Amino acid sequence: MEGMLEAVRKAAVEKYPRKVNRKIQYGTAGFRTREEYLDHVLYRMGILAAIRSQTKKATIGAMITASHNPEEDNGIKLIDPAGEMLEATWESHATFLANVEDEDLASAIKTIVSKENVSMDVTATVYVAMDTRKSSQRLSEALQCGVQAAGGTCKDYGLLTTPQLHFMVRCVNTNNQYGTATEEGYFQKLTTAFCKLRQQIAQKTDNMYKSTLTLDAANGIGAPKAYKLTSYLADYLTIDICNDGSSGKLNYLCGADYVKVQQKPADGMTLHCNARCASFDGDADRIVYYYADKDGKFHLMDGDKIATLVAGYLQELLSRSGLTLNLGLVQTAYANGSSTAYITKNLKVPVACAATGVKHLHHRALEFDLGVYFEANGHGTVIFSENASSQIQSAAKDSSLSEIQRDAAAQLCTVMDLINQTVGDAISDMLLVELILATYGWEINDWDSAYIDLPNRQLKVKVKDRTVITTANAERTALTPDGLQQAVDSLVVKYEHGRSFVRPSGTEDVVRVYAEADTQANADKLAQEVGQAVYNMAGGIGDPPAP
Ligand code: NG1
Ligand code: ZN
Repeated sequence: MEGMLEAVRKAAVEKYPRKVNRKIQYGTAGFRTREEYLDHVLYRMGILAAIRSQTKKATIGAMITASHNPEEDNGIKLIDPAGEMLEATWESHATFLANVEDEDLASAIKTIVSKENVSMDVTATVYVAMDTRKSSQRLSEALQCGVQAAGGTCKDYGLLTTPQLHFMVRCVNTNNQYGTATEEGYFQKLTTAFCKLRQQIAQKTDNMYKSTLTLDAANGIGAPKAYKLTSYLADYLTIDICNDGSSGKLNYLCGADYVKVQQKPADGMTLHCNARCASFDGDADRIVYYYADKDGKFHLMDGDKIATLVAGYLQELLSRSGLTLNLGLVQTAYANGSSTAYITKNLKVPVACAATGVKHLHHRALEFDLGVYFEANGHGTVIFSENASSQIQSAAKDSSLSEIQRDAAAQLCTVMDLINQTVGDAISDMLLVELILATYGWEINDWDSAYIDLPNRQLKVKVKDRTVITTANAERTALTPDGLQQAVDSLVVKYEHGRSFVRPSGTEDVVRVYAEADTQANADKLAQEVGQAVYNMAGGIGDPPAP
């Protein structure tokens, strides 16, 4: 231990000193900030990943990315053994370790080691990958230096999407039961399932589905991976890849976040009537679809629309199979009210609401046999409990069931392989959406017609200290400051279909306001009024929210 601490201290001082005294926090999406502030943080996260690996006696993942943030930013997310996000108590260890002075690093490590009962005799293994940012290679070297200083070994995958690395970690920790921990293994698992299911679809003459898709890859890692993907898809899907990084800038005027927030197509995408377009984000863990109708009007198919499509499809397969497994959908407060009403009333699938951040949705989804979860911004997946997975597998082979039941169970089995259950995955979600549309023989406007989104508006309000706002009820009720929730309530009742809530952002220094109502003008007005209430009651700074 002492030898390791000396090696750690030496590399810290000589190669990765903490040059600036700025506090950094492991938030909902790991560490994320300007790349020039991150070298010492990455080095220290290498150390932490090694200790985490020794604690869990398993391989840990470390993904270098800042997702949809601009090229100038970067960041890191650690991945736990089952391919899930890092456990919350270790998020505090990460924040602690990233912020101590260089001379306190050794004692900080000792504190964590003794708190967590780390087995120092276990050799740590850390799987490392990065997105396409210019700073990623340098930061990956810092991270690997940290792992090695702590006595661990790294496997460097180079360029991967975030969900690909989550997949690799799950594979290796299940002795490759979940899949093979290589990029080839990843593509093989997903696309074999996709092609098998596509092949089974009877080609009806009135099938309106067209197997072409235009993809905006956000000038990020999604582009080279989507090119690779196409070689596995036979004729079942043709992808025309735009914003592939050959000239444009990462996430600039493109990508899933831009499309969702701006409610317009990414630059470089030409929309043809009813032709499907999709956008990935910078690390390819989010996807949104969109199209233009015959009048050229833009329609966004966000995470809510994807979730309802997926939940409806799974419910149909479940009911055909006769299996009595409970299917549920998890959303956040940002889910459009129309989607929640549609799922509850039309699909009759139970809906749960979780706090913002995929780890909250993921945990809530684990309570269902089949848990579908999506954030409105397009991050989501489906998880199958062990019980569900084994019941589905047995039913697919059960000769006492009818052929219809067995076929439905066999299809569900293959669908499980198509889905990256570790985390939201733009590639896997895209294949799932394409499969469902092809199964139903739908054009994108058929999918869109399930329900009409309520007009909505999001605003940001700058306040002196956003922690004065605390919330409950999955962030839908403001507990403090006193009187704010009453103020919101009294504004909401003035509007038909009015709904609004406020919460401090977990990734930006702002308070977010969400409002929806019967018309866009009313949604805008309600958001502005609620924003003004936040500004007045929670210490607004700068300009008040504009109408
Ligand atoms: P914050 O900044 O806490 O609202 C944002 C997104 C989340 C999630 C995280 C992590 C919205 C309203 N919020 O969180 O959904 O994706 O970033 O990337 O889109
Ligand atoms: Zn992302």
